[in-house]
Amino acid sequence: MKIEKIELRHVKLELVAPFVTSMGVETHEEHIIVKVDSEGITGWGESVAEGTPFYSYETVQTAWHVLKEFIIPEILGKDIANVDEAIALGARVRGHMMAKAGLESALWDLFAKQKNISLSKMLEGTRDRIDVGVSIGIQPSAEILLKKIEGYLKEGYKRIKIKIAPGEDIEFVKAIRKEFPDILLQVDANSAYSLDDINLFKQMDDYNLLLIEQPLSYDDIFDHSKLQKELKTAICLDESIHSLADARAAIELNSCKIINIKPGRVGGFTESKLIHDYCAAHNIPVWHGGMLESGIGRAGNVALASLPNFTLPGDISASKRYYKEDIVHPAFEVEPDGTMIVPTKPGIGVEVIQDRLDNVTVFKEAFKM
Ligand code: OSB
Ligand code: MG
Repeated sequence: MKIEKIELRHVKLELVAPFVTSMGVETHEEHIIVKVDSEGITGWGESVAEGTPFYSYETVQTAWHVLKEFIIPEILGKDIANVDEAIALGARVRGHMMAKAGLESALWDLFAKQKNISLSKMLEGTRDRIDVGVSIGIQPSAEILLKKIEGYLKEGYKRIKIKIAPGEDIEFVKAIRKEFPDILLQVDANSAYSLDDINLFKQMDDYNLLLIEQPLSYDDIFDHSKLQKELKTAICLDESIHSLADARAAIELNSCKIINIKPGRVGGFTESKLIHDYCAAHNIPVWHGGMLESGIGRAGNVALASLPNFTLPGDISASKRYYKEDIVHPAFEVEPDGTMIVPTKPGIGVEVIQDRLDNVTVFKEAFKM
């Protein structure tokens, strides 16, 4: 397909409630929406680079720079037969996986629409519904946290994840287990700890957690292998995994027993599938992480999570749990049984609501051949 036009939009969406993690407080989410036009078809993608470099070194500004100056010029005007060809054209750029994933995901949508099949089908997904969980930010007190959890469980969510930070960790876990002894429960540290905290994690071993997500440094694989050796509970890596090569290193070193896949973090759906397949072959379950995506990114996440080795519930929650109004129709909802329906229409399978997208757009720029 001849890539005739690529449009970038810096968007800023207001969250329904501030999201508190060990990395800080977020009240708004800033991302880049990518629109690709080719032969009368439009593909949509989302780059999950954020306004701040606190989760990843990438930001909206670095992703914009890399897309505008280095990746878009390689792809614009080219006649490409598939997504792999586009990836090869941008491969000289090292890193910047979130920038790459924004455009890559739009191309997957474009090619799926051209073939008139759903993105799930194009990715070789096998489920028509996915199991979903919810990621809860750090709350001011255990009482407030328990109330939130109760509400989410009533809505159907199959798994609860809480964010933790030093001093706001084991007491929350104990309080949850007292009230909800059997729920699927996991914690996410976002790299707030070091090997000196090993006793804290050994205590956590007594609370039947599904996993402990990214306890140590955001760029570490080796220290996690030392920690995993001392724990019964599975470590799951998020921040440390940017590629199949990282996943392979982590698995060969026994640094984790579970991997969180976020397409934005690994350069897109293509690399996500490679990691998914590699993990499947090595009996490593994967689950789909989230970056507070708008409906555009969320639609891609739901499609990817329909692949068979996504056996644990993902951080893919209802649109309304993040934003008052999503920018796509229909908004994503959680079914009473804790599942989300995988769209079956062509491509991402949801319509972008143009005036809502315009309302959240801070800046846009179009590149034409
Ligand atoms: O570490 O998984 C994370 C959100 C932003 C950045 C990092 C993370 C998260 C979440 C939210 O946990 C997941 C979601 O989108 O529901
Ligand atoms: Mg995480």
